[in-house]
Amino acid sequence: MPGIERTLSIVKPDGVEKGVIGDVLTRFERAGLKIVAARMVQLSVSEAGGFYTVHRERPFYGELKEYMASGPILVLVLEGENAVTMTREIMGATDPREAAPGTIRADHAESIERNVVHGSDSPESAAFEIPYFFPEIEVYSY
Ligand code: IDP
Ligand code: MG
Repeated sequence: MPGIERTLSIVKPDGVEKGVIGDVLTRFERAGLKIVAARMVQLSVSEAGGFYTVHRERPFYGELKEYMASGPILVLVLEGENAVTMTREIMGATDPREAAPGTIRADHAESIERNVVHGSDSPESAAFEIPYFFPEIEVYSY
């Protein structure tokens, strides 16, 4: 199917704690994205570091690892037309002060770090991030 993509999304520890899992999933489903894999997990600091290895030189990397390992997260694979871009649009900008009104981060994020949700930033990133959590056999197209 041309244009059909998969992307990795995460409801981060602050999103789980705030009780917005349902709201996040509803926004994705209403946009026509299919949830084709889902699992709750609590990462170790080193597993969180492996996921965010692209940011290993950033000053916030240490804090980011601790934050992502601080509680359970809901890891998702979303599938649909332009799933990568679509998911990023629904999420809003990294910094909630810059996030467009009506986006997840504008509505729920408290800071540039504790911003509720993750979404792959490109198909190439998705190709690394999806198998970080899910073997192909656990991603269910329907
Ligand atoms: P993204 O999640 O919008 O793709 P990235 O730049 O890839 O944003 O950063 C990954 C995550 O690292 C962010 O979602 C946020 O949790 C955290 N982060 C990004 N920039 C900062 C910062 O300047 N200070 C603290 N944490 C940050
Ligand atoms: Mg990113």
